[in-house]
Parts: sequence; C-alpha cells; structure tokens
Amino acid sequence: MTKTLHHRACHLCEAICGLTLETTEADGAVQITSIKGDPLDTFSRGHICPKAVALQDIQNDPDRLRQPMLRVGSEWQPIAWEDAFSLVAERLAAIQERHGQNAVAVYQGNPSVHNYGLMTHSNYFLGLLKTRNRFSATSVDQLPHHLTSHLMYGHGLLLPIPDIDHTDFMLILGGNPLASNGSIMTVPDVEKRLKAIQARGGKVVVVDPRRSETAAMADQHLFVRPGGDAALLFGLLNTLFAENLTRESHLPVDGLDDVRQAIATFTAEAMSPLCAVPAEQIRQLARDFAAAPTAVCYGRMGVSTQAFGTLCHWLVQLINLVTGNLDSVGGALCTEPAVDLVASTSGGHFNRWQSRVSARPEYAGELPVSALAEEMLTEGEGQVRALITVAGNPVLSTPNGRQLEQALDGLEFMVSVDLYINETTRYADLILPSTSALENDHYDTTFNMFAVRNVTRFNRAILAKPEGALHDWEIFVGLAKAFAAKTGKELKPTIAPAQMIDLGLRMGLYGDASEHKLSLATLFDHPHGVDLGALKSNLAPRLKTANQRVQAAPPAILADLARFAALQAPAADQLLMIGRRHVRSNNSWMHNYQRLVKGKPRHQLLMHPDDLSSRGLSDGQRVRVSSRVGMIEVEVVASLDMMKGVVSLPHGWGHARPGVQMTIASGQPGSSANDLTDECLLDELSGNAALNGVPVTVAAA
Ligand SMILES: Nc1nc2c(c(=O)[nH]1)N[C@H]1C(S)=C(S)[C@@H](COP(=O)(O)OP(=O)(O)OC[C@H]3O[C@@H](n4cnc5c(=O)[nH]c(N)nc54)[C@H](O)[C@@H]3O)O[C@H]1N2
Ligand SMILES: Nc1nc2c(c(=O)[nH]1)N[C@H]1C(S)=C(S)[C@@H](COP(=O)(O)OP(=O)(O)OC[C@H]3O[C@@H](n4cnc5c(=O)[nH]c(N)nc54)[C@H](O)[C@@H]3O)O[C@H]1N2
Ligand code: SF4
Ligand SMILES: [Mo]
Repeated sequence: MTKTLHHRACHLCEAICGLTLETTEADGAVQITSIKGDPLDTFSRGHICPKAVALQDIQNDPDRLRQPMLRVGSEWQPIAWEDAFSLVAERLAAIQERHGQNAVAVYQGNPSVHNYGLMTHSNYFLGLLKTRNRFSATSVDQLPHHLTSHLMYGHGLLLPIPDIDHTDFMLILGGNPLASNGSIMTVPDVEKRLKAIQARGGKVVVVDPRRSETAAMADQHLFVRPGGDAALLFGLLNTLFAENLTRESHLPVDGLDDVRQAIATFTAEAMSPLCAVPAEQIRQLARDFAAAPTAVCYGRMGVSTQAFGTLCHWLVQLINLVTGNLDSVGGALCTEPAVDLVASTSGGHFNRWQSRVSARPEYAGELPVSALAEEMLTEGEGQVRALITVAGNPVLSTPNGRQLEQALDGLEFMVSVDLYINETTRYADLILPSTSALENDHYDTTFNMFAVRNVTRFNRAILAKPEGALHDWEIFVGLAKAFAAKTGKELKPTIAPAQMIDLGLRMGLYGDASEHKLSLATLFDHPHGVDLGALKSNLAPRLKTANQRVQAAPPAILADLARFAALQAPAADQLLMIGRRHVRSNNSWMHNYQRLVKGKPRHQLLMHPDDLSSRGLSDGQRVRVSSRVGMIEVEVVASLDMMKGVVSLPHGWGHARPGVQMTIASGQPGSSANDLTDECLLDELSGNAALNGVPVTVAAA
C-alpha cells in the first residue's frame, strides 16, 4: 500500500478552497482515503465545507456515466466516441441545412465556469454553429452584474469585489455567504472574515426577507419585501444626496448630476411602502454607511434574480461611488488576476439582437434563458429544433421547468455533455460524459477574477484518466472536428487548456515582464497557491468605456426608471416566494451523495407561523403551492425567520421524474421551485429571470 498526499483546489463552488487529499494505492487500484482542508493554502487557510468531502462520492458514484450513451427507444446503450461525434455532426448539420443556423440552440450550465477546460474549449465547437440561440445559467443568476459593469465601466467582467478584509461596514443585500460560501466575491472562510469585521469594531448589516444564517450573525438585519430592494437602495442614495453625506471620488465620472435629478423624488419616505422598510431606518442606514471610515455595499442572488436586478446593481455601484468607497481600500475593488480576461477580451455588447418570439435582448452573444422554451415551442421560421446542453440542468434551474420539459420532448435532436442521466439529460438522444473533477487538472480562470485577494494556483489531476475517457475539452475538440469535417467549415488548430494558461500567465501582469515570472512551471512549485497581494485601487486605468470615464447614468438604465415608477406594494394577503441555499447542497446536482443528503430534510417550504394560521395550516403539513404557471406539493415548516407574506423554497429539488437515473436523489426527491417560477417574470432591462418574489398561493394538499 502506498499513500500519497495531494494539494488542490475544490472548484465545486466559487470559494475555491485548497484541499489536502490522500490517495492509497493497493494492487494497482487508487482510492481516495481522506479529504481535508489545506491549512497551508495561502487563501483558504484550511477552510472546507461538506461538499468537498463528497468529491470522493462523485468519483465513485455508480450512477455517474463513464461512456457515451445513445438513447434507443426508452433504453440507453453505450456508443463509441467517434460514432457519437459523427452522429452529432450529421444531425446538427442536417437540421441547420434544413432550418437555418438558429435552429440549433445551446444551453451552458454553471459548471461551465468552474471547469477550465469548458472555459477554454466549449466555444471551439459551439462557435462553429454560429447560432444566435445561445443561452446559459448567467440569465438565471448574475446577468445584472455584468450588464451594469458593461454599461458603467465598459467591460462586463470589471466587477468591483467587496474588500471584506479591510472594510469597516459591510452592507449585504440578497446574499447568504454563510450558506453559499460567497458569490461574485470569492471568499473561502467567509464567516471568519465577517467576524473579523466585527472584531475590529466594524459592522455587518444584512437585508433579506429571511433571517438567513448570515443575517443571524450580523449586527443588524432588515427584512425587505422581495423585489423591493431597488426602492430601498433609491431611498439610501436619495438620503446620501439630500443630507450631504457624499464624498468626492478620485475616479473620473460622468452623469452624477443626471442621477441626482432622476431620483430627486425617491425619498426614503416615498420608497418605504414599496420595500416595507421604515423610512427612518432607511435614512439611518444611509447615515451609518456614510459615517463609516470605509464601507461597502454588496448585492447578490436575491437582488440579481428579481424584477429590478439591474437597477439594484447600478444603485449598489452608485452608493459605493458617492460615498468614496468605489475603487478604495475597504470598499469595492477590482481584482488584478494572473490570467486577466478583462485585458484579453473586448467589453462585450448588449441588445445587438433580440430573441425571435418575445424580443428579449442579447448580452455578450447570449439570449435570456427564460425565452428558451418559447423559442422551441413557437412554430415559424427560426424555430429551435435541436439543443445542446453543456453541464446544465435547466429543467430544474430555469423558470417554468414543466414548460421546458414539454419543449424538450418536441425536439428533433438533443445532445448533452454531462455526467448523469438527470431531469434534463433524460430528454437527450445522446449523452457525452466527461472525466470527473479529480481526474482533471484545474486552473480557475473565472473565480480568481472575483476573489477578495489576488491569488493564483494550478493543480494537476489527482487520479489518472480512465482508459477510453475524455475530458470535457477533448469532447469539444472531437465534436468540432466531426462537425467541421461534415460541413467543410474551417477549423483552426488548438492547444490544451494547460498550455493556454501557460501563455496567459506569461503574458499577464505577473508574467515574463514582471518580477514574479509566473508560468505553469512556477505554479507547479506552489501547490498551496500563490498570494499576489491585497486588492488595490486600479479602476481608472482599467476602464473600458469610450471616454475612459465611469458612466454613472447609462441611458438604458435611466430609461428603466419608468418601469420602476409603476411598482406597487402587493395586496396584504399576497404571498411572495423566494429561494434558499444550504451548505450541503449545490444547485440541482449534488443530491446523489448520501453523505450530503443524510439528516434532516432540507427541501421544505418555510413560512411565518401567522401566515400558516391565517390559512388554517399547521407546521409539518403537506401543502399545495400554486403560481401562475404550475403547482407543487411539499411539506411546510413554520419559521419565525421568515418575513410575513414571504415563503422560502430552495431550488434544485424535484428529482421524482421518470427516467432519472440518480438513485439517492430519487429517494429524497423534493419538489422543484422552478415548477412555480414564471418565465414571464423578468428584469426586463437585462432579461434576467425574476426567480425571487414570485406570487404564490399556499393551501392544504
Ligand atoms: N428558483 C431558483 N432557480 C435557480 C436559482 C435560485 O436561486 N432559485 N439559482 C440559479 C443559479 S445561481 C444557477 S448558477 C443555476 C444553475 O443551473 P444549471 O447550471 O442549469 O444547473 P446545475 O444544477 O448547476 O447543473 C449542473 C449540471 O452539470 C453537470 N456537471 C457537473 N460537473 C460537470 C462537469 O465537470 N462537466 C460536465 N460536462 N458536466 C458537469 C451536472 O451533472 C448537472 O447536470 O440555477 C439557477 N436556478
Ligand atoms: N451550498 C451551496 N453553495 C452554493 C450554491 C448552492 O446551491 N449551494 N450555489 C452557488 C451558486 S451557482 C451561486 S450563484 C451562489 C449564490 O450565492 P448567494 O448570492 O449568497 O445566494 P443565496 O444563498 O441563494 O442567498 C440569496 C439570499 O437572498 C435572499 N433573497 C431572496 N429574495 C430576495 C430579495 O428580493 N431581496 C433581498 N434583499 N434578498 C432576497 C434569500 O433569502 C437568500 O438568503 O451560491 C453558490 N454556492
Ligand atoms: S466552500 Fe465547499 S464546495 Fe466551495 S470550494 Fe470550498 S470546499 Fe468546495
Ligand atoms: Mo449561480
């Protein structure tokens, strides 16, 4: 028996924690025998969550696919890679030939940005399709962040990150980092870092319709009506202006006077009924924020996936800007990553084209996923007839999942690059499974960009690639070659992801021209990661707007104020549904590991006891939850953590669908929140789905 220790990052979520794994080799077989946090990791300092320990369960899961599978009637049969690639090429080429390029749609899911081979190579094939029907999980997640940065700073990836380690005041809206481990703020051991704010005499304030785990540890928690955050933020900004609480920014800024004028009537008193936060509390929060030596306002999921997501993120930027906290230590700062996608890509584009049926706007070449089902279901020229899903489960992740299922059922052809036969991939004709995380090397092209320090690392694979298996990037190279051969399209040669990273590192800020001389070879010598220092002020030279000035009042955003002006408080007896995350879960795909799903069930609906009793319902009862688009049954749990008039249901459950081959998940299926979310509820400016604040009714089942 030989034991070996390995160090590498976990890339299941955005926190990219360093792990120490032990493998044991006996009789030629290698087993993972221990997974722990790496105390020497320069960034995560030993932090780990239960999901990382489940990496061994993913590795060993008998349900995980290990070879390409072809659907023959209701059966799945193994098929050789080359035959699978030829079949995809043939079917897609024929469909595009008959119905045009846009007849093939693409949906890329969340692991697409966590798995670097998908980042570097999925477009090698997908780009050849030249379809405008490209969709991804971005538009059920963080599209408002990107659009705001694109319009204000000239690049959708110039996202100012909370300087959590140096701030004196952190205002969090719609984020629950204690459960999610942070998002668009890569911050392993977030709890320690939040407690450190408090220990140095600072304050943490959380705005959330639920007293979340993060709200519970905060110095102050304000309940807000779901979808009401824009009103709260308008009230804050208006107070900052009206009470002269602003500080001059060092940044070059255009349009602040236009903002001041546009929101002159949005006083705390006028906004209070819309957000259900008392006016005096709004004013006091503005004063506290402005009085802190340094402060940062941070908004996440809860304020991205709601009807005014882009207004919210614009207001977050402006509050940081006018208090002198944008691009300042202790405020919000942009990273300087070792592989810098801001430097190497263009600023992107918005609304150059629209979706066919509902005219939803394009952003960075993608359309909002809320429009995906209707593009398949609505007949006429340009109708989508084939779909490629990549590392995504839109049936459980995107609004009105039942409508999407109906649409998938009617497709001529569907191929999924995925590890499982799940709620979405069961509709595919062909499933192409890649190697597992531990069989892959890893460089985080995405989350180093959003980290609270400048950090970098490269990790080699821990387990050998099984014979006949392909990495995700190799699958895309295979697909590209087959498709190019079939259609006669030109295909440029490519190099492996690791070689691309080597080039990116060497050409980057810390590369050949710097004292660091970072390259793949130097990173191999640093398995615990390399710390490149705290974030610092850098926004002015990085701005990519036409005149290199911050645009405080982008016309597209100001135009959206008219939509906000029509916002009204809901009827007194209206229930609004919001989402929830749990540290042992990860979107829709990690319920198949006993280690993570054991213990108390976590899929229930939470409801305030007064809302239960006014409906004659009791704690623990099975209830029927209905929305405009659908109905589910689920158990309800009374919770004083809920704001009255609000119910909370986590997404990613609903595994009891015929044909799903995930044994443990199917045993504790829960119900899908996205059977209730409504594809017509959107942040209309960006097209991002409004998954929070969905009107529902709850009655006894
Ligand atoms: N109601 C509601 N809905 C939501 C949310 C919410 O808060 N509320 N959150 C939204 C958010 S933030 C997101 S990001 C989306 C996520 O939405 P999706 O990305 O559509 O869904 P996931 O559950 O992340 O599914 C990931 C899929 O990738 C596969 N997979 C995992 N690793 C790999 C890999 O390395 N390679 C390949 N090829 N496949 C892999 C898994 O088997 C699974 O099928 O859900 C959104 N939906
Ligand atoms: N354990 C775990 N970790 C994860 C994931 C996971 O599924 N499980 N998913 C990963 C992904 S893909 C993402 S994008 C991140 C997301 O990370 P976060 O943004 O931290 O997401 P959540 O934990 O869903 O927290 C959202 C909070 O917003 C609140 N909320 C809902 N509606 C509103 C509203 O209208 N206004 C306000 N102010 N608050 C509202 C909810 O009550 C909830 O507490 O997490 C990542 N990490
Ligand atoms: S918080 Fe958990 S899932 Fe996320 S990177 Fe760290 S160990 Fe992995
Ligand atoms: Mo996400």
